[in-house]
Amino acid sequence: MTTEMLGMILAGGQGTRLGKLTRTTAKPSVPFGGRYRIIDFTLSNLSNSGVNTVGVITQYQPLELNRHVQNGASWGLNERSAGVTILQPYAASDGEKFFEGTAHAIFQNMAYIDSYNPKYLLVLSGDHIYKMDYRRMLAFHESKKAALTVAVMPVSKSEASRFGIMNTDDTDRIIEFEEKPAAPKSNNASMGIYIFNWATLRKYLADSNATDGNLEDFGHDVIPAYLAHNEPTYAYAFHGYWKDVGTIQSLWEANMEFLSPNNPLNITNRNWRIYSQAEALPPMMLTSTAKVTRAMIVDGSYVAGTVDHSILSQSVKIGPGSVVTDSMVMPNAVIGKNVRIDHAIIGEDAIVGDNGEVVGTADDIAVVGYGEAIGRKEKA
Ligand code: ADQ
Ligand code: ADP
Repeated sequence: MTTEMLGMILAGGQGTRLGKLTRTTAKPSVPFGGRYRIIDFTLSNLSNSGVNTVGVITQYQPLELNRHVQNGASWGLNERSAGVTILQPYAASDGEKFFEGTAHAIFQNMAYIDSYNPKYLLVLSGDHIYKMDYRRMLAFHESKKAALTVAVMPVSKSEASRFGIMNTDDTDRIIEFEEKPAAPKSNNASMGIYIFNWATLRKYLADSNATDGNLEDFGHDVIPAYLAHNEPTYAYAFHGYWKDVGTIQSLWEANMEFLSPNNPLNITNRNWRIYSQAEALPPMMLTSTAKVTRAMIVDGSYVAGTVDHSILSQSVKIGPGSVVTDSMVMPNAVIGKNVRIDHAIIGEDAIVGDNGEVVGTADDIAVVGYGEAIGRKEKA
């Protein structure tokens, strides 16, 4: 079997910076934008780009992710190919433990990749919100005769040190790369989206493993090794909306941007749909006391309170007298009576008892964790 370009989604990171929201679930399966989970964007991009064979490498708390993704049928990925395969971590026979870095995770799944004999390997993250046609990036990769192409975007100077930062020459060839530098030399950031010629990457990873060469991580190790060996490595400039939602702050911001009438993602484009696994739920219900403005509310929800500039995911309950503003409420959360929620993220299955308060600010978002129950906190 031969597949021209095989997709691999790295979905194993613990997402510690999402704290209480990822205690029992992997970051890619964290709810987003009401109806979706974060990984839906990447899976939809793959489907829309015609990349139909996809491995999802899991590691941390993969149960929810497994249930959500299954064989990829919800994204139309299983129609023309093997669809999605969830790759679980395993301890190899030589006693190696779970995946260490991202490159090691790919190395450990070499047998799966080889079984499709791909010319190109598209390596993606499961925790980015964006729409991208990977075919355009592949056309660039081929036109440059690159061994590796890295998608890049300008980011704000203040955020640059949480990304891989590079400098390029006037042919877009990468001449310098630093993973998460303390003092960034530019704001040209890696999006963590890579197209590799599989034969070349395979050789690097196999040689490294044979010699204890430690090519563990793409940003820290593999890109520097490619540059050191003068492999043709290019930067593909992406223009469009893209957000790494690895922190509470960025997750909240991305949800608020999603809610905007000028949503930069334009989810209504029928030619580039964002798919998700959708359960059949009863219609949402607004009672006579409900007051709803500037909101996205998904099926199964029940609202008796006030909701402004917020997202309510599937089957959320908002009791009478409660006021929810500038917030994102994840599926099945139950908000009691006379509760105040402002600048907050309420985790899946969370409960906020009557008279509770969950109040943050624009730069310090309040969080109620996944499944967490907050009691009756009376106002002082
Ligand atoms: P980060 O996203 O910080 O930076 P990393 O923590 O290595 O890099 O995670 C990349 C992706 O792989 C995440 O989706 C993570 O969940 C997943 N992952 C991590 N370890 C894994 C493992 N062992 N098994 C499976 N999945 C794993 C990267 C690049 C930067 C770039 C940013 C852009 O290293 O150069 O700027 O992405 O977001
Ligand atoms: P939309 O109106 O939905 O933003 P476009 O017609 O502009 O869609 O683009 C189609 C798809 O291609 C979108 O998903 C868009 O994000 C993606 N796209 C736009 N620019 C690029 C690019 N430089 N490389 C890859 N994909 C891109």
